[in-house]
Amino acid sequence: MDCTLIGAPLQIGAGQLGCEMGPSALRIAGLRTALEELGHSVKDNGNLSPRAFDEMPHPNKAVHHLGETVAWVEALSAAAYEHSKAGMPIFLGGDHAISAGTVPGLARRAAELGRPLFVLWLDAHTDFHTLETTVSGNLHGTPVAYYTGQTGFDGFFPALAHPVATQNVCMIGIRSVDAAEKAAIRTTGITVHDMRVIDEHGVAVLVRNFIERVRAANGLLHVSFDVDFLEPDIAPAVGTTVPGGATFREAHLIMEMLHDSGLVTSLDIVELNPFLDERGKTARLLVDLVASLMGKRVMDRPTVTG
Ligand code: 6HN
Ligand code: MN
Ligand code: MN
Ligand code: MN
Repeated sequence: MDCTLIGAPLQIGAGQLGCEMGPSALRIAGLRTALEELGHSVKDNGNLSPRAFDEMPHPNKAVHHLGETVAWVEALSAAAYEHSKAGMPIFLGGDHAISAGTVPGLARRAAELGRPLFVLWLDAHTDFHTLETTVSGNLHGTPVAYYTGQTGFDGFFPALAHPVATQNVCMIGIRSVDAAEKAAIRTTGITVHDMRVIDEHGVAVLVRNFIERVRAANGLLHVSFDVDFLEPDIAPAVGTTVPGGATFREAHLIMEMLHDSGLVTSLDIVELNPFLDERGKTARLLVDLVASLMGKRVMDRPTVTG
C-alpha cells in the first residue's frame, strides 16, 4: 500500500502544551521503517502549518485559540482531501482538534466517490462538545460534534459541506464524558461502546459488528486513535489520561482485525505528548500499533479467524 505521512503539530487544542512534538516522536520511534518493513511504500509529506490567523473571540469565554484552530482545520481539511486521492493518509497529531479538519476533508472525498464515510473513534472521551458547551474551552474536546454537523460552530468553524452521518460513527473505549456531551450524544445515532461494554463483551465482537456495517455499506473507514484510549500504565504520554483504558492486547487485536478487514482508508494518531513520555515508550507502542493495523502479525496467518 502507498502510505503518506502528514504531520499536524497542533497543540493548543489540548489543555497542556507538548503535542506539537508528536509527529517528531512518531518519526523518531521508527514509523516509516516499520511500514516499509511490512512492504508498504511510504512518502513523508513533512509537517503542515496553518495560514496566518487572528484571534477570534467567542461568547463562551472558556474557548481559547479559536482563530488558530480554525486556520488548522482549514489546512487539514484541504490536505486530507488531497492526500486521500492516492494511497492511505496517516495524520500524525497533534491534539485531537486535528480531526475537525481531517474528517471533513475525507468526507468530501467520500462524497465525490459516492461512498459513505465511517469513523471508528478510539478514545477515552467522546469529544462531543460544541463551542457553546465546552467548559474547559479546550477545542480537542469538540471535533466529533463538528464533523457530524451539530449546531454550535456556526460562524466560527468552516461551514460543513459533507457532515458524517452519526449512524456511521462508532466509539470504543469511552470512560470520561461531560454532562453536556452525554445529553447531546444520546439524541444521535452514534454508537458509544464504553469500557463496561468492552468488559462484558470483549472488543472483538464490537469491532467485527462495526466492520460488517462498513462493508455492507461499501464505506470508507477512517480510524481516529487517541492515545488516551489506552491504559495509562502502558501509554503515559498524554495529557488527559483516564484509568481503566484498553490493554495492550485489546488495542493490538482491534488493529489486527481492522487490517484483516481491508477497509481502513485513513488514520489519525493523536494526543501523543512526548513531554510526558517515559523514554519514548508510548511513541514506540503507537508505532507498533500502526504496524498491526498495516499488517504485522504474530504468525503468518490472520490472527483472527472468525
Ligand atoms: N480528547 N471532555 C473534556 C474537555 O475538556 O472537554 C476532555 C476532552 C478530551 C479531548 O480526548 O481529545
Ligand atoms: Mn480525543
Ligand atoms: Mn481522549
Ligand atoms: Mn469538557
